[in-house]
Amino acid sequence: MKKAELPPLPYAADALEPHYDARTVELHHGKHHQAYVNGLNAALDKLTVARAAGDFALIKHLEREVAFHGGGHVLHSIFWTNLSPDGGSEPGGVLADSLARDFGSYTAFDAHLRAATNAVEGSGWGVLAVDSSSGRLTVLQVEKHQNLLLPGWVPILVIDVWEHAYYLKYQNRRGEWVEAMMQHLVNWADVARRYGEAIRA
Ligand code: MN3
Repeated sequence: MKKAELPPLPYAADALEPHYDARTVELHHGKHHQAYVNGLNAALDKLTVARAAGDFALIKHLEREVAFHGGGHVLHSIFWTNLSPDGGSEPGGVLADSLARDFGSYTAFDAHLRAATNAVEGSGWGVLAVDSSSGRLTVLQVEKHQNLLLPGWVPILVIDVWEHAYYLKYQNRRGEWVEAMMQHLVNWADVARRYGEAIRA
């Protein structure tokens, strides 16, 4: 069976400076994201062993490990491509029209996403997600990597607000990190591509 793998960064580690510092990017990708990849593979391997042995004594633990580490791997894989050295500004095209339709305006969407993201309790993510059956967009406030997700709604823009994502540069100023991402780093072409794929699926 194919193992989960760490996807390469789509840019150099220092490419997002000064808004996202190279040291944080290196640690975040090479250590934290890698740990979720390893954790997912380990949990899946242990489930394989458990099935073969017919021993499900640890089933609740292992299923939680799959959701946590697997969720971390999936969200970080989206996160890296959601960022760009040429990011920021505002989306255009169908995505812009859909944001205006479902949130009232880009400004209202931006305020909603920032408020939800800044208010994540503990470690988690602010997420723009689309219902693939209707194309409707909404904001989700994901705790850890797996709680408060909505089945069937596809994440297309994810903002990591675990402290490991921003603490070296921004310390406790989570709002400044979210501001930096929205103002300078969001790769709207990638978000638009993900939106298009989700509603065609
Ligand atoms: Mn992270």
